[in-house]
Amino acid sequence: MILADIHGNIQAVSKLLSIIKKEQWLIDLILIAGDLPETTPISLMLQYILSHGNLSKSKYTKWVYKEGGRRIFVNKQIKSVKAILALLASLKAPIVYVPGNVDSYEAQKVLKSWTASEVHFLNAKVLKLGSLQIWGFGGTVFPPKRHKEPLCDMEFSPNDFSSQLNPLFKISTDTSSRTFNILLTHEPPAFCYKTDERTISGGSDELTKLIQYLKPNLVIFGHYHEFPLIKTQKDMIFINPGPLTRYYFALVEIKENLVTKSIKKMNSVAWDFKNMIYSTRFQQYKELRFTEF
Ligand SMILES: [Mn+2]
Repeated sequence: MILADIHGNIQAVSKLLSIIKKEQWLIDLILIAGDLPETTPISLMLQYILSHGNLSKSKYTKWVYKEGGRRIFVNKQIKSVKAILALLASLKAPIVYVPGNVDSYEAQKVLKSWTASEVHFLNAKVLKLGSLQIWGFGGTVFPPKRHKEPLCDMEFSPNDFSSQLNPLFKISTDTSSRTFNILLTHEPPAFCYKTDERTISGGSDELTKLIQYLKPNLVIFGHYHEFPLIKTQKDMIFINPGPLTRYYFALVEIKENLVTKSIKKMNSVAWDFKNMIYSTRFQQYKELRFTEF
């Protein structure tokens, strides 16, 4: 099962668990492409609005990561990580996690030191699990042309992102044909897509280079809530399961050389604030392509 961008949505996680139980799906492994912790706690957003008289996304983000809101924000992140890991533990499947841009250092510490169930925290590392070889890399590139400075703990300048990614080019790889190679990241490789109004590009050129080098069977990422997708390019499968905070997830079954994959969308529970707040960001992509490999 592939998840991304949970953003502390415990209601969505509970709904997912009830569907898995009802459908009697057997989940062997849970891959999570970052941004699990709470990001928009309503009480803290109200506190911000009351003290600042407005709600600016970038100023709110700066306030919770770098200013007065941090202590309460981080405590809420930690609480949400513990609650969600405890819920997912009922599936009795190992979890492989890479941090997203919103993962505070403190929330990452909880994921790294979690012992109540099997959680592998992966950042610039490779993990062998049976016949799977999983390369993990977290965080996002902060586009200097869009903003002045990184705001979240795991947003990096292109230079820092690239130097942190470097170790993955140096680890010796098991290239035997019996190994199924997966690259799990939060940031996607470089891409562009068209909406009715404009063409949007994003992702990381460095990740594109890493993919050219590793040639993984499967590339998993998240971060862009706008386009849940399954796409095959040059014999590699690309999956953005979509944000679980908006009730999206993906299932992949690997049997010998046959890979079955699907993206699922659940109905939201009524009055889900997290689903609502992120729905403003949602727009269906028309045509998406990755930079050629
Ligand atoms: Mn993100």
